[in-house]
Amino acid sequence: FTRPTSTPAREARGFGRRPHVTGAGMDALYAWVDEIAALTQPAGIHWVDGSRAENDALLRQQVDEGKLIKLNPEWRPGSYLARSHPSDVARTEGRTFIASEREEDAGPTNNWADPAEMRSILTGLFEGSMRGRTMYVVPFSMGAVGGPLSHIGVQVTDSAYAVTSIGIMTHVGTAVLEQIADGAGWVKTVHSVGAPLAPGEEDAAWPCNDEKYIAHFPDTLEVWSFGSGYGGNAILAKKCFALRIASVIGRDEGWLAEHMLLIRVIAPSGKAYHVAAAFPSACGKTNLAMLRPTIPGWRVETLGDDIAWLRPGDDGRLWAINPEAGFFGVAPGTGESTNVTAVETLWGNTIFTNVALRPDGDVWWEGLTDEAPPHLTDWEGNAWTPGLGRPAAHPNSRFTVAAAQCPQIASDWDAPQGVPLDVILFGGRRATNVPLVVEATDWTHGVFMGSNISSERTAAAEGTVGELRRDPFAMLPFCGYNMADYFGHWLKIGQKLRFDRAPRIFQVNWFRKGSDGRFLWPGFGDNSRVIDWIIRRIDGEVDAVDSPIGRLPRTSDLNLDGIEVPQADLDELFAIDPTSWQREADLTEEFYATFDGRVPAALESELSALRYRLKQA
Ligand code: GTP
Ligand code: SPV
Ligand code: MN
Repeated sequence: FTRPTSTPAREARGFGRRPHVTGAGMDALYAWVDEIAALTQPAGIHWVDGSRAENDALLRQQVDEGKLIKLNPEWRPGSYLARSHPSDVARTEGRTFIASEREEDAGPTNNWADPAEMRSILTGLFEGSMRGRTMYVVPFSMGAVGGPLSHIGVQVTDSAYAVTSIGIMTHVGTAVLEQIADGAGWVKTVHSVGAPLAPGEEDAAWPCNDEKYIAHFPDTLEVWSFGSGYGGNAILAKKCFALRIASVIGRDEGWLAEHMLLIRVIAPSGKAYHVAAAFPSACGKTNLAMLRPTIPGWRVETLGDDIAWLRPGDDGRLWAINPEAGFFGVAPGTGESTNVTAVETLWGNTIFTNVALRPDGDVWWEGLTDEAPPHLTDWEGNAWTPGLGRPAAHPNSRFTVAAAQCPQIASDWDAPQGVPLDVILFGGRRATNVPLVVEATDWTHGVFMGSNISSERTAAAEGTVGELRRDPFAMLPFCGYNMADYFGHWLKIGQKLRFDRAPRIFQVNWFRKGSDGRFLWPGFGDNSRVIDWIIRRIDGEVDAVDSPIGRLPRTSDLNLDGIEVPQADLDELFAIDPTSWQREADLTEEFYATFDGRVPAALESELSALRYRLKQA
């Protein structure tokens, strides 16, 4: 960015209160902050220190400004409700860009933009975009501060809502500045809601702009986000940094940034196993992360619910950390009977966005209880009663809460070195074809499975809910570089692992439906029955049956004690129809063809082998 010549005199505008951190690395940070301030022209700069007092003051200020509603502390202490603008309710994938120097580095699955052109568009948009607002400078760490797998960044933003959310979702504070002062590298992220205020102009409850840009510069490790205040568009540490930018860093440094939950499963024997699972947005990660097994003797400890960074260790195992510090979870469908752990996590200190408000000052959403309360205020602030034919909470309404508040959080969830993985799961939302669970024959076959994940669209991003789309590794909206190269990178990571210590790969599908449209599998806590089979399988205690698409359980080997799943449903859950699967293979071929020969040969061979096995079937 070209620096405007008329940099305002900082002292005159109260810009002087810099943090008391000294060190050579701070100069570059100060220079960058000055540059962004000169461009965006905020009324003042606030260096965020991450303290409790500061957080409380920011929350109070948002209540005073009508941006947050304080919930009744009797029901929900320390908790708030935000209502977004009705046009700003989810990630906007159509406005998300990878501005790599070379178009082929973004690949056919991303919106590519020429970096110079994108910079010139953004310079125009950001010029004066923070007028009348405070510019917050938020230093954050993804992963424990100073950890060997951790990375740091700074977000400047004109949204106090974003600041309080980042405070929950990441490690914010002066300790990060000390790292910067010591010369550690950091990622630059810039965010503006794009709604400058003229003197005396009244602010909106949720300022945003119809024009939106979520732009990533992988070559210079920068993110620029304009116009949206919602979730992954505004908490830039999350999808923008920890997935899109981090996937590029991982490609260059030999590790993986993944859209995965992370859990520790403890068997009745006391033996612990670590499982990571990639499911697309709103397809069950938070729920599995907080699993309460319905089979006696099993326990699950939560390590992470959305993002995992995976790195081969010297021991030939694949080590994983959760780089986040909180959960930004889907509210609808979260209730006592589905995810009691989440319900308990949300007892207080939570920011809710776009859920419904009860007359008693508590919150509600579809699925929290079986029956809706008779009178509510819906997510848009209108009176609501059951039977109106529209939901009270937005389908992508969310909660933001600290991980430490989860009653089954692992005591070492934030351990800098992470945990060694035993199992990787890939999944999606598939009403047909994909069985409840299927085992990959080896790493390459597992990567092939991951590259083939497709899933019905959900409300987590714009688009038609229910429409089937390819979402390889659940990373379609989050891979910061060419997806075919990413497949190759997965294969390379496999080569760095000891073959007998690499995590075993399985595909799961909790969402298969019968011809009557009902889910065939009870899901939620009963997913522990699938995990139980997987663990017995990797321990060599149970056989599997070869099928054209991988190894299936014998249904009699599933522990179904205490639940009723009719044999006909079980058979349907594992039915493999060769004709439909040939069609899946056709779609894979079409998809691979979009990469102009860049898909690794090993995956093309897997596709031929699948076709061959299907013909034999
Ligand atoms: P993001 O935060 O968008 O990445 O979503 P997520 O993958 O964490 O999804 P989440 O666990 O929040 O689940 C999304 C929706 O799927 C919720 O409405 C859940 O109730 C529902 N869901 C989760 N697990 C199951 C399951 O096992 N069976 C069924 N039928 N629904 C499930
Ligand atoms: C997702 O869409 O996968 C999310 C929500 O986890 S957001 O942070 O908005 O991307
Ligand atoms: Mn997600």
